[in-house]
Amino acid sequence: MNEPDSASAGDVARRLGIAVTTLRTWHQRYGLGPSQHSPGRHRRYTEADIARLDLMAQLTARGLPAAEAARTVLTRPPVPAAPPTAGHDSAGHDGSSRNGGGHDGGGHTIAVGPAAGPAARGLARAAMRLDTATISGLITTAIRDHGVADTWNDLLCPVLVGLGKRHAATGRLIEVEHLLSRCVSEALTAVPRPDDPARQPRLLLACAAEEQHTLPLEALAAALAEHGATSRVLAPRVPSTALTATIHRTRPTAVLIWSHTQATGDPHQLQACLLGRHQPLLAAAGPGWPDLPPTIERPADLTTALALLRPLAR
Ligand code: B12
Repeated sequence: MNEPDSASAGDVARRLGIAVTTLRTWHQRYGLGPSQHSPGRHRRYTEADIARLDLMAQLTARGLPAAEAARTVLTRPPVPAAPPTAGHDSAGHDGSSRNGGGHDGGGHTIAVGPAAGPAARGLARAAMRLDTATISGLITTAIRDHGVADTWNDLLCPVLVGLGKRHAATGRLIEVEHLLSRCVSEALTAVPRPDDPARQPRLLLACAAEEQHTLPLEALAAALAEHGATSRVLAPRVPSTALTATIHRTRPTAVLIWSHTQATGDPHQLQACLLGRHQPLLAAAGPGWPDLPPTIERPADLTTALALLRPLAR
C-alpha cells in the first residue's frame, strides 16, 4: 500500500506545475528524488521531498541555474510543502526547456517566442503555477534592473501575448490571465511617482469606453514616472462624456486613449476630445483603432509613446 501522504511523480508534477521529465532530470542529476520506498513498487515522494522540489521550481523560475538551485535546496533544512496549485507546465526547469515550452494549440505551457529570454520563460512557468510570489519577484526585479520600458517590451509583452494565444486556442487559463494581470498592475503601480504636490499632471491617459485592457496604460504611466513625468490615468472603461469632461476640467497638454479591440475603438470618442476650446495633442494607441486622420498621433509601442509624451509633461 502507498503511504497516505506520499505521491507519484505524476502527482508531484501536476501539483508543482512542472514536467515529469524535469522531475526525472532533477532526480538523476541532483539527487532530488523520491525518498520513500516500498518493496516492489515505484518510489513515492513524501511531503518533505515535494517541499524541496517546490523550492527548486521557484529558484529556477527566478533564473538561478539548476545546478546552483539544487545546491541551495540540498543545503537547506526541510520545510513544509506549499499547498497544491492548479498549474501545469511541461517545460524543463533544468534549462533544457524548448523555446519557452509548449505550443499554441496544446501542451500545458505558455509559448513566449524564440526571442524571449530566460526571465520570460521563468515568468511564464510561474504564471502557469499561479505562483504569485515568484511572478511578482520576477517583475519587480526586472523593473529595478532594466527599467519599466524594457521590462514591458522584453518580459511582460511576450508572456501576455503567449498567454492570450493559449487562451484563444483552448478557452482556458482565465485564472492565469487574471493573476498575472494583477501582479503586473501591482508591480507597475509600485514604481515611485514624482513627488511634487504643487504640480498637477499635464498628461491624461485613458481607456476607451468599455475598454478593460489597462496594462499598456499602466506601463506607460510607470515608464513616464521613471522619467520624472506625472500623468493622470483613467482606466478601465471611460465613457466619452467622462473623458471630455476631464479634458475640460484638467486642460492636459496631451491625451492618449487606449483601445485594444475593434469593439472599443470607436473614433467618435476621439473627435469628441477635440470639440472644446482646449486642444490637447491627441494620441490613439493600441490595436483597436481603425484608420484615423493624420492629425491624431498613433504611437506604435511604449517607447514611441514615451518619446511623444515626455516633452509635454511640463
Ligand atoms: C490580460 C488580458 C486581459 C485582461 C486585462 C487586464 C488588464 N488589467 O489589462 C482581462 C481579463 C480583463 C481581459 C478581458 C478581455 N479580453 Co483580453 N487579453 C489580455 C491579454 C492576455 C494581454 C493584454 C495586454 O496587456 N497586452 C499588451 C500587449 C502585450 O499587447 P500587444 O497586442 O502585443 O501590443 C501590441 C501593440 O499594442 C503595441 N503595444 C504594446 N504595448 C504598448 C504600450 C503602448 C503605450 C503603446 C502605445 C503600444 C503598445 O505593441 C504590440 C505589438 O504591436 C491579451 C493578449 C494580447 N495579445 O494582448 C488578451 C486579448 C487582448 N483579450 C482579448 C479578448 C477577446 C478579451 C475579452 C473580450 C474576453 C471576454 N470574452 O470577456 C475581454 C475584453 C473586455 C473589454 N471590453 O475590454 C483578445 C482580443 C482579440 C481581438 N483582437 O479582438 C486578446 C488578443 C486575446 C486573444 N488572443 O484572444 N483581457
